[in-house]
Amino acid sequence: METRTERRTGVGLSRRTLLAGTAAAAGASAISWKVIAEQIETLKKEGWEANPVACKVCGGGCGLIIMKKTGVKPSLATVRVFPNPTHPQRGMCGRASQAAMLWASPYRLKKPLKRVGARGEGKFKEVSWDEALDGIAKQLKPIVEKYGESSVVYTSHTLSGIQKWASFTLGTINQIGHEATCNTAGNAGRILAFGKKYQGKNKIDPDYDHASVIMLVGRSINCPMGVAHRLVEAKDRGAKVIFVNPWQPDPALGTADWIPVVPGTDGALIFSMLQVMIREKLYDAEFLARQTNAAYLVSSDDGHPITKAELTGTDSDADKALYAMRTKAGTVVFRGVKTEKVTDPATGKEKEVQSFIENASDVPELEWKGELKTKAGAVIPVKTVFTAYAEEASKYEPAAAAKITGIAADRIVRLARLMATKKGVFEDNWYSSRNGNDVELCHLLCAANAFIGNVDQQGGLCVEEGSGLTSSAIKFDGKTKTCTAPNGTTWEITNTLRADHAYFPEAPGSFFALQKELEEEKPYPVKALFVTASNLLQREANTDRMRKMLMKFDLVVVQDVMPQETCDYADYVLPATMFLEKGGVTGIEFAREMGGAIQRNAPGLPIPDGNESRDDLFPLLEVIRRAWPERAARLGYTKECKTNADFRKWNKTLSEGYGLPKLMADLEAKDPEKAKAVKESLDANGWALVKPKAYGTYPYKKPFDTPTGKMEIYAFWPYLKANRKGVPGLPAWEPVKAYTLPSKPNEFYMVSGKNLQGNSGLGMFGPGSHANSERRAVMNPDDASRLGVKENALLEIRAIDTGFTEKSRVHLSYRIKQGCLHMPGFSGGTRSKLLRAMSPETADWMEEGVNPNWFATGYASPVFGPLANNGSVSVKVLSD
Ligand SMILES: Nc1nc2c(c(=O)[nH]1)N[C@H]1C(S)=C(S)[C@@H](COP(=O)(O)OP(=O)(O)OC[C@H]3O[C@@H](n4cnc5c(=O)[nH]c(N)nc54)[C@H](O)[C@@H]3O)O[C@H]1N2
Ligand SMILES: Nc1nc2c(c(=O)[nH]1)N[C@H]1C(S)=C(S)[C@@H](COP(=O)(O)OP(=O)(O)OC[C@H]3O[C@@H](n4cnc5c(=O)[nH]c(N)nc54)[C@H](O)[C@@H]3O)O[C@H]1N2
Ligand code: SF4
Ligand SMILES: [Mo]
Repeated sequence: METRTERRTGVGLSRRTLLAGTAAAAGASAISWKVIAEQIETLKKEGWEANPVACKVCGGGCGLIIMKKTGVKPSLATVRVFPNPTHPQRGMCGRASQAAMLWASPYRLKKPLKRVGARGEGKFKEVSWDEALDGIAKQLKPIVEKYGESSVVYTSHTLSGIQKWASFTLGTINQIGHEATCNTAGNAGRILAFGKKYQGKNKIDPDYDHASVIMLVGRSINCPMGVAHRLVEAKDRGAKVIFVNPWQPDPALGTADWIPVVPGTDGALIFSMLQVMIREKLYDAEFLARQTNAAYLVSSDDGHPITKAELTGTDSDADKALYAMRTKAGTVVFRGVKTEKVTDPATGKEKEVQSFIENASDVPELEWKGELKTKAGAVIPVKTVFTAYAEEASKYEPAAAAKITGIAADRIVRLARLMATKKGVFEDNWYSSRNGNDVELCHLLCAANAFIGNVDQQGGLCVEEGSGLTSSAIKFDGKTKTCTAPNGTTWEITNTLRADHAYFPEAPGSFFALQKELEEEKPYPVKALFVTASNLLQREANTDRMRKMLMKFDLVVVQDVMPQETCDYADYVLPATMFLEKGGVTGIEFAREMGGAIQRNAPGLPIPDGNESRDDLFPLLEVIRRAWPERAARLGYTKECKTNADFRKWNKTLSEGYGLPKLMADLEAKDPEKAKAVKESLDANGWALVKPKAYGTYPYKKPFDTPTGKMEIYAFWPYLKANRKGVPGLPAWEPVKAYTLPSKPNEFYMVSGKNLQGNSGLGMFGPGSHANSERRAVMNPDDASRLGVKENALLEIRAIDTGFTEKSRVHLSYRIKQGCLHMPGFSGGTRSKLLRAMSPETADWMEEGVNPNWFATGYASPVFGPLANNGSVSVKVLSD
């Protein structure tokens, strides 16, 4: 008999298969990798081919092996997906177990589409590639002629690298990514604590393999199975795992602890733990004093760092970069960083080496408050950074913090003691777009590790070295405004002010900031949009605002694999190949060994018959060639590639000398033995470890990328630049600014994040998302009985600030803290009319539930621009 899943999705997948995938993830350490390796070997003996790939069903990049039977045409019956049993980021979740089904999915986009109805109506007709590319080029050309290149904007989630090839070639700086909705606040926290070079989500990470206690504040870890796997292994070897989250994430259903915090109050909780550590002298004074700027002096008036220039009245840049510190002997000394050129004995090449300007015999005074006199006779009240922390922490004595955070005072005390005495590690966040006070929280989480003395040490918060793999890219020099193509051709970008940077000067990517450009043409107009691998209507907080923005563009082009809802707003929809159809070498982002590892992607699956999808760069360049052959010629793209295969051939010549060839050439020159081992491992396993993890480097031997070179628990950088106001040096907790707090009995905090099966990217279209995702709003049963809400009742949910109102069924569960509603991102409320036209039964289940971004205000914090995806709502029962 046909099952419900088969009938609704059109693909044969039983719930059992799905659960098997999920179980593989959950019990990762318990299953024997040997069994998987044996299965792969058995299939190989039966004539199957084993191809490695980094999974891209979500952004995690776990190592998979795609197996296909040789000699037959690949189909669902002859393709199987396994976790790569030797991989450093090992594991395969239920989402990845559907990868092949997504590849063969009947509702993939297959042909270019041209809009025929009104924008948003979702009415399209199929057109040839020629017609689509000509149509786009014809609309784009006059836009650029009238408004300039910068009026063209590109946005993506994971394919921003590909978009940069096109945006630079066209001559616009406006490739503006998804970061404000994802990891901006985490990046900002790392920038403030460690410097710009360390901002990536994977640049700084807990050493899961050795940590004793791991505290995850605002993470679900429903992401890279490699991390989930490391967490399981950590638990197996006795580490304690603690989730701080209003929602009990899936990995906290097992043996991990769950601290159900009031949303947006995490900063108060951490400061309270610091208060306990300071009061009970549990902090690592030596680490703080030597390796951070805790002993440096700041003004008691306005918080600015005290420099040598200020005290001595000099005006030299060198003295402005020397920071004042008081020694235990009572003298004031100045510290900074120097850069010297030295010859590398291995390569004979000159390189820059940084070291500290400081006298090792000066013993820093950690706790001090007083006055200093300048040479001109002025008296400045000053205190150490540590004292500033101690004063701030004193506001959060546990009983006071309990009232704010909803966590009992004695539990806060126990947590602080545990973290300090066991040398635990505070994780530093990935997705962090929550409440508008997230930048401060992410900086504070980094800083809290310094109080424990647990940075760049075994079991602590560590620096990821990277493998040295360079991605192919057009080089852009901001100073000269010059782009250089791989063939040496150069050209200038006339407008180098990125549109979002006009409002958020340090934004890693704040697409919503374009609202101003669209409405007021300030500081300049934007008119055309290319969306590659991103669903703006699920991605961005305040969906209404995003819809209005999409209506304002003169031209919108969406490249995607699936008929997602942003397609409805496109003038042209272009079908794209998915990761199982393309290859290349990439870095392994969350490698277990914490070193730099690389991944060979050779999935080996063809684009299915009848599907005309193209690799994303191909149409982007071909549009440019049709509008301006001379611009495409900058890359040597002078002749139309007629097929995807032809384009791949051309593209290979373009990127030669980048990526793996360059990495291997560098390795051969430095260490031929290593080069051989890397090649062998790539051939045998599909991945290779290039650089193993080292501890104890930063900042002992190598300064961080901060003004002081130390880890800055108090950021000095915001005081150095006039337009960075709004980012505090001390990451003090401030109540939520992004939305009005719930106050009436039927009002709730709305929190979102990922759930195990629900997924951004391809996974939201998967049968697993259908079978296992919770699409309803989740309410605590105690709140429900107080309000008379029954399981599965139909609620009217209304955003307190914007008034946006929608209906949803409700599920009752103690997994959500009282006073909060949980709505997973991406699992519900997909309103694609294009999908409805293609597959009504799929649209039926994907429309179920709500999308939290409908209710969010879209508040963004200053300077870095992260959005707040949380919000507050009121509920009313419509029917049981
Ligand atoms: N299943 C699944 N996995 C994914 C993805 C997916 O879409 N689905 N996407 C991938 C991507 S792009 C990313 S960035 C990663 C992200 O992976 P993670 O960084 O682990 O982030 P989330 O899973 O979004 O979890 C965020 C958590 O924050 C909680 N939260 C909300 N508000 C607050 C608050 O005020 N305080 C605290 N302490 N917690 C709060 C939410 O309940 C949620 O559980 O996951 C990747 N993996
Ligand atoms: N309320 C709330 N909002 C959130 C989140 C949340 O937890 N809660 N999470 C946030 C986070 S962490 C992120 S990263 C964003 C992500 O949001 P988005 O930027 O929308 O990213 P994805 O959902 O990963 O990808 C969108 C599209 O990429 C398509 N795709 C996949 N592979 C390819 C390809 O090779 N080529 C092309 N052209 N298309 C492809 C998929 O079909 C999918 O439609 O959303 C953010 N928004
Ligand atoms: S966590 Fe993400 S990357 Fe890893 S297997 Fe699952 S879907 Fe793929
Ligand atoms: Mo993300």
